[in-house]
Amino acid sequence: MREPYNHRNIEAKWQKYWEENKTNLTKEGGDKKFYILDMFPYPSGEGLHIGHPKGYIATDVYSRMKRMEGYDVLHPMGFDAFGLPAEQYALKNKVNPNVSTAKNVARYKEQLQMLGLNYDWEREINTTDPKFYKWTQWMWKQMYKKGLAYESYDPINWCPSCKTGLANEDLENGLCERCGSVVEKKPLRQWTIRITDYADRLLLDIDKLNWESHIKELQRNWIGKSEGSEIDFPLVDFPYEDKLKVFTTRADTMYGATFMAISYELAEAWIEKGWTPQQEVLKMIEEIREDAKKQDFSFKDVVEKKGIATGVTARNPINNELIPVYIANYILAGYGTGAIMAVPAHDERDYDFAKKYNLSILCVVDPTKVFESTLKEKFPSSNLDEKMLLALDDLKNGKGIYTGDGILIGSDIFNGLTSKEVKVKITEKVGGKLTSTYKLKDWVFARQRYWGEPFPIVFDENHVSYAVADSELPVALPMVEEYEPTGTGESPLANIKDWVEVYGHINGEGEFESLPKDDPRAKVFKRETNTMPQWAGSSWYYLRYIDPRNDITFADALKEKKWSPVDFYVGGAEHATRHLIYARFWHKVLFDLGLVSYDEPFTKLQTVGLIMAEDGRKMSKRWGNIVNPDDVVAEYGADTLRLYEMFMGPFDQSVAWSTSSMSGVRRFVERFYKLYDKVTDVYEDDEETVRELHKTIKKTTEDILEFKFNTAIAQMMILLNLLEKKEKVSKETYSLFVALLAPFAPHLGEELHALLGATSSVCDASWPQYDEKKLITTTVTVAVQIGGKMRGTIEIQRDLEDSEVITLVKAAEMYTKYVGAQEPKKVIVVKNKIINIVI
Ligand code: ANZ
Repeated sequence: MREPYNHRNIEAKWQKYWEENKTNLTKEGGDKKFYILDMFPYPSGEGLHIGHPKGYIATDVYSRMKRMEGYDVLHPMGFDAFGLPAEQYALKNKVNPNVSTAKNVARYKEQLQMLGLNYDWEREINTTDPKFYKWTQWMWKQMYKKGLAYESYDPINWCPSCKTGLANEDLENGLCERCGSVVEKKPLRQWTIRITDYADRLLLDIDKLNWESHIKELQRNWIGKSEGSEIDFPLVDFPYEDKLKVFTTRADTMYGATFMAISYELAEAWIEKGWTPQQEVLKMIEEIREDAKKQDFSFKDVVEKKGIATGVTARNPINNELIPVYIANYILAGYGTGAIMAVPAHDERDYDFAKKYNLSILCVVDPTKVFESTLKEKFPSSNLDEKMLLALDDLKNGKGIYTGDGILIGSDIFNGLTSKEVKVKITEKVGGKLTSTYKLKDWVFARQRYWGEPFPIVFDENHVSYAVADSELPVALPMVEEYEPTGTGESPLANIKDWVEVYGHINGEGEFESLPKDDPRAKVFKRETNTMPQWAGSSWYYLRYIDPRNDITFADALKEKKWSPVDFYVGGAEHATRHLIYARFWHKVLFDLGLVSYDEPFTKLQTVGLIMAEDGRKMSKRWGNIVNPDDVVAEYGADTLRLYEMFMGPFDQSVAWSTSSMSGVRRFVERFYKLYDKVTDVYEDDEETVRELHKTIKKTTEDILEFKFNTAIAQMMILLNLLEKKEKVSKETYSLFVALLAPFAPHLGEELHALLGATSSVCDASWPQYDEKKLITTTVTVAVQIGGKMRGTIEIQRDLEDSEVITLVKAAEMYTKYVGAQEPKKVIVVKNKIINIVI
C-alpha cells in the first residue's frame, strides 16, 4: 500500500530533485523559442503577498506546457529593488537599504521557490546589483549623448513628505502615489528625458500590440494626442508681450471668441517682465496658486471656475474684434501654450466661466444643420429631438452651449461651411499652424534620494556636464551611514565629499576619465548627486535575462535576436501607463541605436485580477484579513495553492479568497493521487473514458493558451469524477492525465510520473495530443438562472451528473460575476435543461 498523499514529503523531494538535476535551466539549442515573463516584484519587507503568485503560477503553467510542446522556453525572475519603498522601509527599520534589500530579496526568493515555480535562477537579476545597473547607466548615457536626456530647471512635482521630485506618472489624482501627500510644484534642477519625441510612435505602434484593449486605451489616453492649431492673438498696448499664442482644437469657432484666458503661471511670467497688475489681480493669482497646490495636474477639470480680468486687451486676428484677457484657474500652464481663446457658446468650461463673470456668449456653429448621425453621436441614448430643440433654443437666446461640429454661422465668409473644412481654412487665414499637443510630458528622471542608480555624469567648475567614460562604469552607489533625504532638493549623496569630488580629465571622446590627483592633467570635477527613479531598471530588465552574466554588453546580439521580443508578459494592470510606457519608449530608443532587433518589447500582454480577502475587502493589515502564503503552503501544499489560485475564477477578474474552495481543491489533489491505485498496465478503457480524456486534452490545451485556467481545471475535475467511477484505468490514460496536470501541480506530476515508471522529469514529457475522431459527443446547451434571473447558458455534455454540472457552472464567468464567493443557498439542476442557483 502506498502512503496517503503527503504534500510535505512530495514537495520537498521534487524541489530537491529539480535543484540537483538543474531541471529548470533554460534550454537554448532548439529552433522554436518562447519568452514568457512576469513583471518582477519589488521585494517589500512584508514578504510575498498571496496575490503575487497568481500571475507567477499562470506563467509557470503556460511555460511548462510550452516546454512540453518542444519550445526553448525562457521564464526568468528577478527583483526590482531600487527605489523609494525600499529606502523608506530601510529608514523606518533603521537598517541600511543595502542590507535590508538583500534580506528581503532572499526571503522573496525562498517563498517563490517554495511554490515550485520553474524559474531559471541562474538568470536571476537584481536592479541594485552594480553589474546590472552598469547597463542602466550605460543606456542612459546613450540617451544623454543623443540629446534625449537633458538638464532642466522647470517647476516639477515635489512631494514634501518623500522629499523628492516626481514624474507625472508618479501621481494619483494629484497626490503622491507613494505616500498620499499633496504634491507641490517646485522649480528644481533635474534630468529629464525627451519621451515626448517618441509620443507619435508610442501612439501609432499601440495598434501592433496584442494587448488587452482597455490597456491599449489607457496608453492612448495617457499619451493624449490632440490635433489642433496654434494661433497668435496680438496684445494691444502691452509693452511686456506683443502676442498671446493659443492652442485650440476648434479654430472653426474663432468668430465666437469673446475673451482670452491664461494660466496664472503665464501672468507671473508677465510680472517678472515688469507688468504691474492691480492689487485684486495679484490676490487672485495668489489664490489660484494656493488652490493649485491642492489639485491634480489635470487641473483643467476644476469644478469651480474662477479668475479675473487682467485689464489687458487682445485683438482677434480673424475679425479684429478687441477682447479682454482673463486669468482663469482652469488653464493649465503645461498644456498647449498655457493660453486659450475662450468660446463660451461651444466649450463647457468657457461657458461656466462666462456665466459666472457675465461675459458674452456668441453662437457661431449651428447644430440644427448638422447631419443627424453626428447629432446622434453628440446626444446618445436620449430623446434626440427634444435635446436638439432645447439646445437650439438656448443657443438662439445667446445662453446655450453646443460643443459638437456643425455648419458655421456668424462667421462672415465662412458661413455655411462645415467645422471640419473651416478649421484648416481659418488657421491658414490668420497665419497660424496646424499642430498637435500631448498630455504626455517629458519624463522627470532625477530623484533627490539615496537608493537609486547614480548618473554617469560629472560637472566641471562651470557646471558643464560630461558623461563618464565606459571604462569607469558602473558609477557605484557609495555605502553610507547617513542617507536620509535632505529635503532641500539636494540628494543626500551631495554630502559625501569624497564621492562627489573626482579628479580626472576629459578624454578625446569628450568623456570624463579619472586620473590620480597628482597627475598634472587632473582637474577636479563633481559627480551628479541625484539618482535615477525606480522606473530606470525596470525599463529594460527583460533584456538582461537573455544574457545576464555578459560583461561586455547588456546582451549578446545573437541571443537578443533569438529571444526577443518577450512573447508573453503578465503583470498588474496598475502598470498600464507607467512601466509599460517607459519600457516601450526605452526599447524604441535602443532600437533606433541599433541595439535591439525589434521596435516593441512585449508582443502579448495579460493583466492579473486581484485576489481579495475572504470578506470581499482588499487584504490589509488594517482589516486583519491577510492570507499568508507560507501558512497556506504548510497546511495545504504548494500544488493545492497553485491549483486553487488558477481555479478561483476568470484570470483577469478580481476574486475573493475562499478557504472552503481551497479545501475542495485539496480533495481533488488527494483523489487524483489515489486514482493511481486503479491504474492497470494492460487494459483498454471504455469509449466514454477515451472520449472524456480527449476532450480534456483539447480543453486544457486551448484553455491554458487563453489563460482560462479555471475552466481547464473544471474539465480535469470532470474527468477525474468519471475515472473514479470506473473499476480500472489504463496506464496510458492516467499517464496522459498526469501530463496535463503537471504544469498546474508539478510536484505531484513528477511523483506520479515517476510512479508510472519514468526516469526523467515530467517537464520533459511530451504534451498530450488529442484525436479529433475520439471527441465526437453530444452536448446540450443549458440555461443558467441565478437569483431568479436568466444569466446565460453553458454548453455541457449530455446527461452529466448534477455534481459535475455544478462544478462546471461554478467555473463560468457569470457565476463569479453574480454569485462570487458567497455559498449559494441551493442549486437545482434540471437535467440537460436548466440550472437554478438560489442565493
Ligand atoms: C477654443 C475652443 C472652442 C476650444 C471650443 C474648445 C472648444 P483637448 O481636446 O483636451 O486637447 N485648452 C487649450 N490649452 C489649454 C490649457 N492649457 N488649459 C486648459 N484648456 C486648454 O482640448 C483642447 C482645447 O482645450 C482647446 O480648444 C482649448 O479650448 C482648451 F468650442 O480652444 B479650445
